[in-house]
Order: sequence, then structure tokens, then C-alpha cells
Amino acid sequence: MGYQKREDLNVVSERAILVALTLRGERISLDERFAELSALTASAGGEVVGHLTQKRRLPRGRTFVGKGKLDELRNLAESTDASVIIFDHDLTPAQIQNVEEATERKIIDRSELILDIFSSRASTSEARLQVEIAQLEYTYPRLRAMWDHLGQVTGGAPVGIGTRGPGEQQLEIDRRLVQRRLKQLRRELEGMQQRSVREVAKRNTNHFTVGLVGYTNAGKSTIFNTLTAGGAWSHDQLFATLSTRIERWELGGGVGAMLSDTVGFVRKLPHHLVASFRSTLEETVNCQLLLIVVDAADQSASHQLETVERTLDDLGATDQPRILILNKIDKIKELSDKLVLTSLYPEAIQLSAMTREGIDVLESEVLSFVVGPIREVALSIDTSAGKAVDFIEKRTEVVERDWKERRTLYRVKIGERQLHQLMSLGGGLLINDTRPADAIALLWPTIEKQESCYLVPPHRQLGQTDDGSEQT
Ligand SMILES: Nc1nc2c(ncn2[C@@H]2O[C@H](COP(=O)(O)OP(=O)(O)OP(=O)(O)O)[C@@H](O)[C@H]2O)c(=O)[nH]1
Ligand SMILES: [Mg+2]
Repeated sequence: MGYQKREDLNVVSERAILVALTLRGERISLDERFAELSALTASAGGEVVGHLTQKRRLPRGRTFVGKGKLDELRNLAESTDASVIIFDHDLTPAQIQNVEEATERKIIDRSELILDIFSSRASTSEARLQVEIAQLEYTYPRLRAMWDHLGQVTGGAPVGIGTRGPGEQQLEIDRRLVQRRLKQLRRELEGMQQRSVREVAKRNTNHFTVGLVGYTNAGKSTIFNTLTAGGAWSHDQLFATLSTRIERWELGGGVGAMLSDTVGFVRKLPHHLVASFRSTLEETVNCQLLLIVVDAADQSASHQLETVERTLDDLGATDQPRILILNKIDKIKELSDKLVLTSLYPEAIQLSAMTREGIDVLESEVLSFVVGPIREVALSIDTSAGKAVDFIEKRTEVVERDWKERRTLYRVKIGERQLHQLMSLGGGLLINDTRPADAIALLWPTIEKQESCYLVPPHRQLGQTDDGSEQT
């Protein structure tokens, strides 16, 4: 088999061998890593026909794997008729070149595989721009190796005698072309995104905003479709969603929020991708409440959660309160397994977007967060203040109402955040016969500080099971 061109980095319809090394400090088991790499390969359209592992303190400088393993890899590729070898690591251009030469197979590293999936999924013009930018940025520092490689393959022929080396001029031309193209793409993307930055700012002022984030394939889009009018593409493949979708979520009692669904995360998501998708991700992560979705049935659930938390840190989304959702709970059949999950994640809402189990708990939890802690108070407002009266009648629980000298007097159950909204509607509002600001300070004297950034649903306080009984 001859060498493959490095420009052709697609995995679709290829027979693939997966390689994962256990290096010093690696915490994730090989099983979990191969399961994920297989899913990534399948998502890229490849077929897994073999696996190879090696335990090393550090990767070998020249070929990443040891010398003996390289022979093993070549033999395995021959016996399985594999055309591509996919590494669960990022390799240097020289390592790729050396392993390609030794095995006579195309080598794809982890970042290239993920970039390939993103590129096959990108269906909007914005996503296509974002993927192309990330691909070019990833390729740029590797151009030299590509040309050196091609030079060797063709016997140094591309530019002929008298030049400084094979492909040297072409390399310069390519570098300039890539830089020019990158500049143009970034300009186009910026133009597209300026509008969305303005829209996000406006949405955060006018509405309560909630963002769904989580590992790829955790079920974010399915949850989104269950909670809203829907329209998000959900599918059993990695990176089904590559853009942000926002819909209104009715929480009951006339209260709603804007819910957004976005691109999923994965371990070692290439940083060029995070950078070029930053603005898309920010539409979701810059919201007032984050719903973090984890696939409860996945053996790597705890590592998925770590990855999500780390990616949110990288994106600077550290201040908002969070609700942890353990999705696909319908797949956990044994009660003992559910109890293990409860003790591992006491702060989580166990949910199934498929059967709707737990959806009511999630909605009431978010509703009480949106309206704030509820108190019963006396309100007095000008009867002519239509908007404020309307708000009280439609959004709060009215216990009593009375009228006196063009004022309407209410006793209502109302949340702290709702009172702030009501104050902004005018009408000479009095709360418990005092000025609103003074009354609010008395009613909600201290801001209750959360110990963790996760909100703990009241039904799932530490040490209790679903039915409220003590856990042993
Ligand atoms: N059994 C079960 N399957 C679910 C549930 N929620 C989602 N799924 C399935 O999980 C797969 C992935 O769902 P998506 O909603 O596309 O996942 P996502 O998190 O949006 O994934 P990306 O967009 O790729 O990041 C689909 O096949 C869904 O049908 C659930 O509660 N139970
Ligand atoms: Mg999705």
C-alpha cells in the first residue's frame, strides 16, 4: 500500500485500528478510552477492526509507540486489512510521518478525528466557517512536515533542483495562502457573530435564561425537545448538535425561561475548536442558570462530568448556579444501581428525557429558582397600573384582594426575584406598607450562600433516597 496524502484526513468508510497508550498520570481506564474512541470513529464513519495498547512512562520521541509495538502495529494493520490507524493522543507532525512510513498506513490523531467529525456535521454556514478555521489552525504548524513527507514520497520532486529543499517554495506559498484564508474566514465569522453577541445581551436582560450543557450524546437536545416546542436535532451520534438553539420553556404559573441547547463537549476537545466555537458556546454558557447533563448509564459518567466542569472553567462560565441532571435513568434497571448514583450525586436530578421521569422535579426546581424564595406579603398598588396589576394577577398566587381609594390591596405568595420584576413596573408599589426596598431587605435579610455551585433539589437532601426514606 502506498502512502496516503496528509490532506486526506477523512475516516469515512475506512477500516481502522485504534491505539491508546497508558502513559504516566493517565487516570481514565483503557476500556473507557477505547469505548469513546470507537464511538468517535463510528461517528466519523469508520469501522474499528483492531486495538493496540502499550504501557509507557512517556511516548517515544520518534514514533510515539515503542519499536516492537510499531512492528506489531504494522502486522495488525496487514492482518486486519486496515487502511487507517487512529491514536487516542495528539502526535507531532514528525511522529505521524514516522509511523506512517513504518506502517504504510494513514495515521489520524485524536484532534484530527474530532475535527473530521465536526467537519462532516457542519451544516450551517457559521459552523462550516468555525470548523474550517479550526482545521486550518491545526494544520498550519504541520505544513512543513506535510511537504517534507511529500518530498520523500515523491523523491523530492515537487519543485526540482536548485531550491533549498523539497517543497520549500511551495511551503512558503501554502503558508501565505493559509494565513490569508484564515484572515478572511475570521473576518466573515466576526461579522456573523457581532449580531449574536448583541442578541445574547438583550435576551439576558429581557428573560431568564437557562443553558443546557454537557458531554456529547448525553441527551441535551432530547431534553430540549421535551421541555420546549423543540426542533433540535437529536441522534445517537457524537456531535449531533453544532449550533445553538433557543426556545421558550414554560415553567408553569405564567413563568417562562429561554432555554438553549448547544454543542457537546468531549475529553481533550481540540483547543482550536473551543476557540472557534467560543461564541456559539457562549450563547449558552453565559446564561443565568446552567443545567449540566450527564449520561447516567455511561461507564464514564464521572469523567464526563469532570470534563464538562473543566470546559466551563475554560470558557469562563464559573459564576452561575448549576443543576446537575443524570439523564437516561430509564436505562438503570437495578434499584441498587440507582441508589449508588444517588449517593455519588446527591445533588443531581435523576431524569429520563425518553420516559419523562423526573421532568416535573426539574421544572419545579427551575421555577422556584426563577421566581426566588417565596414569602406571603401584603401589596398595595395603584389600580390604574395595568402592567403591575396584570403581573400580580397572572404570575403570583393571590390569597386575598381588596380595593381602597384607587388602590388595590393584595395578600400574595411571591418570590423575591418576582418582587424585583414587579418593582420595575411602577404603580407606587408598597410592600407590607413600606417602601419596596426596605420591605425586601426585611423579608430576605441575608443572601443564602450556597456551599457548592450546584443547587440541591429539596427532595434530594443528603442522605435521603427518592421516596424520602433514610439511606443506609
Ligand atoms: N434511553 C434513553 N436514551 C436517551 C435519553 N435521552 C436521550 N437519549 C438518546 O441519546 C442519544 C443522544 O441524544 P441527543 O439528545 O442527540 O444528545 P446530545 O447531548 O444533544 O448530543 P450532541 O448534540 O451530540 O452533543 C439519542 O439517541 C437519544 O435518543 C433518555 O433519557 N433515555
Ligand atoms: Mg445535541
